[in-house]
Amino acid sequence: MSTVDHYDSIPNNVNLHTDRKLQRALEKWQPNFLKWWMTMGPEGFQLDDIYLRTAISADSDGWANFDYVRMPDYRWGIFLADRVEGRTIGFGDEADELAWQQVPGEYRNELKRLIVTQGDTEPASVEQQRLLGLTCPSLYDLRNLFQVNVEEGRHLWAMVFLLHSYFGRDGREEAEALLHRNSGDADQPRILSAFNEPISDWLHFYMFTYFTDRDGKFQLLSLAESGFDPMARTARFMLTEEAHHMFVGETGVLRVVQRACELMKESPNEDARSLGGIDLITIQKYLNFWYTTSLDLFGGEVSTNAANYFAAGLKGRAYEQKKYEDHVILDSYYSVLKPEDDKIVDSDVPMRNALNSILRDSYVEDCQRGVDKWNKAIATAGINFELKLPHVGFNRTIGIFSNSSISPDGEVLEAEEFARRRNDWLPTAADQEYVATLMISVMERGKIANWICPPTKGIKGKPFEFEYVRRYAGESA
Ligand code: BYC
Ligand code: FE
Ligand code: FE
Repeated sequence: MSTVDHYDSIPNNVNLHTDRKLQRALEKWQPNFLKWWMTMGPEGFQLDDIYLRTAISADSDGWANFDYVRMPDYRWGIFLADRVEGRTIGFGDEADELAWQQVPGEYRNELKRLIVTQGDTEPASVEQQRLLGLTCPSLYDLRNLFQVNVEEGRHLWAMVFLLHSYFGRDGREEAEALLHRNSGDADQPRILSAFNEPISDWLHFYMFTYFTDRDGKFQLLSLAESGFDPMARTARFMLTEEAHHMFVGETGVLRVVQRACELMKESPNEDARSLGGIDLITIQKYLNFWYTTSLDLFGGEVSTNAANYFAAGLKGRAYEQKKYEDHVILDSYYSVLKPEDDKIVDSDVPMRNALNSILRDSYVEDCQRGVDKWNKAIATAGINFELKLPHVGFNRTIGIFSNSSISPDGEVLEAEEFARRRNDWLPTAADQEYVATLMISVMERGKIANWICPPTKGIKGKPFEFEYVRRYAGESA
């Protein structure tokens, strides 16, 4: 088991103190990170004590420590899953050779690009969510928001560690740039489109953590297979934190759905909005938006980039080692949907070119599980309504469907018809204005906003009524 150094200014299990140069570079980046956190991170709660878990080691049963902490004092650390001696490259043209402990020169640019793209999403999500605390539905939810935020901050640290350790001067420059691009910025936006979309209310937040953090899960699963061993080890550790983010999303949406059902039953014409809830149709529209925006994050369905990453052993399939026998896949094909005239047809694509589709299809399957749970709650309430994942071609801006107009049911439409019906399928300005009127801060212990049910249990065995956030009593800063 690797030992953890908590006394370093940067907690880590990578023996940072033995590499003075790297340590100095990271210590130079640290104040810039904190400056970014104070200006672009959560607005308004930086002096409060938050009941948070902090990663303190990388072993499977002891890594999470729960305590009150002020966010700027959070111990953002560098943790990699333990090294497996003799690990080999698991797939691609160099399968079975020893995994790389250093960056192979011929793949340097590709690898750096993957790390920068991954790293860029982490601070982006914190920026997207920075105002949500001001309208939290409960202290429990407020704490969960901040838990997600500090961990995305830690994921940024993980990628910056890789850039500083393995990519020299241009790695350090990329690490700086990660703090300078900003979500939604007109001149220097974040790299991937989903991370420039506003998360202006809590329904957006729950959908984002359900659907978009789940893209993170699948991207990390494929990077966890990487032949570049430090990348694989950082990804494996990040995955342990990711589960909670998706839990926040899944249970968050569930609680909004449950409340919608309760209010529908109280209302004479099953109108959740008339009693201050979020109606199921609006929930479906938000789902449509974040699901399809997250599908774009898998890249094109047919991709030579993906084929190259696989050939090079940089990015595999999710569960490459556990789930597959053929790790070379030179003679296999994969069936990919594509639009053709007024139909959607199957086409066989050489498997290496279809890797983004393969990863995306496992994502779709994973997404469905939560939707099933939400539908079960609706059925249990005795309401006749079903939430659905729309067709993978709907509302796409990347890939094979990006120039087509596909309805949520998978019909190929004329662009005009799509434009005419768009408001039935995606959140309108009016929908979001309505949801915004419900977003009122509830910060009393044990209380919750009207539009959402309380959770069935709290965090770490604590009740819902627990004081998850202790307000700072002094002068505000
Ligand atoms: N937006 O070959 P293609 C997370 C570009 S989320 C803008 O089809 P490829 C998190 C692409 O760069 C996980 N541009 O795709 C979640 C390429 O440009 P060039 C984040 C896009 O390269 C919540 C061109 O289009 N991690 O961690 O196979 C909270 C053709 O690309 C987009 C990763 O994504 C897009 N959506 O795949 C916090 C892993 N898609 O070469 C955190 C690292 C494609 O023509 N990234 N393009 O200039 C990757 O693996 C790949 O870069 C992608 C794209 C999967 C994103
Ligand atoms: Fe993350
Ligand atoms: Fe996450």
